Amino acid sequence: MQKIFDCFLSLGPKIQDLIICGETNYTSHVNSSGDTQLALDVQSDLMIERELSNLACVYALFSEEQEKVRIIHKEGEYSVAYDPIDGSSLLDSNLSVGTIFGIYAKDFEGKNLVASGYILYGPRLEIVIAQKDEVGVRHLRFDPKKQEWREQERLFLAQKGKINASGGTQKYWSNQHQKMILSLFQNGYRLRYSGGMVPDLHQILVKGGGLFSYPATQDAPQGKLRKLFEVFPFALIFECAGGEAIDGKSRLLDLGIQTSHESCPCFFGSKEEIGLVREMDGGK
Ligand code: AFP
Repeated sequence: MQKIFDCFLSLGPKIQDLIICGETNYTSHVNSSGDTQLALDVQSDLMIERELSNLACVYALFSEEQEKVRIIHKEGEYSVAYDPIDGSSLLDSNLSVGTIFGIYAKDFEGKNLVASGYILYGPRLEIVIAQKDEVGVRHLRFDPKKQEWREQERLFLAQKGKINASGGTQKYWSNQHQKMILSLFQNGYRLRYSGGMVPDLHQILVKGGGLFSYPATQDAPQGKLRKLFEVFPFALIFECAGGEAIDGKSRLLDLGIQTSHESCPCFFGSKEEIGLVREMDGGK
């Protein structure tokens, strides 16, 4: 598995270069999630595919930009799902974006997720990696002068935070969900939401707590965020950091999967905020 981590560590500066130097123009193609692809989405997807395909331990690959799962090496041990540039609609406004990846023991299922992580392309280049059954998550920063990654202190969540990042079209939130979000603000939480899952969840991790929610709404009854390359990877990261990740009721990593691009409502946070979500039944 270390070979897969090494692959993402070496891809970080390359994808960052692509983001800095590349064009932010759209292609005429719509991906399986219904988003119009940027040239950068396509280029970074190919770059990741090329590097991961060289690893004999990789059994299958699946990406937000591809329709289907691709079998790479029949004898491989791991399957990798990834979103090459998550939040790519933020690139024109020059906000932070990220690459998310989940490493599964063979089949793509929440219970098979053994490690996950994300690369954050912000003012600094950073990577966060979680491994099942490890306490805390690894946090590394790239030193551009020395061209090397530097390990930082592991990230942990406190029992309770101060940040509220709430997604989804507000006019389509349920009354119950609105009530829950309002109660957070009434208890002093501050709104922090950029529209990029990677920087929004990274901020909660680095500041030590809070809540990120993307609920079921009238216009998106299954939420927006995709299980294999967004929801499950972050669920593992939040659990390893000492927090929780649920769909309103159930643990996200216990959910089954019917189709590879499937989405689900999701809530990631420290214990106290997730307790509130449970109490209010996910604000359904
Ligand atoms: P894009 O990749 O289309 O920019 O979407 C980003 C994203 O998948 C995720 O990173 C955000 O948390 C979420 O969508 C934001 O969605 P809303 O714009 O509906 O709040």
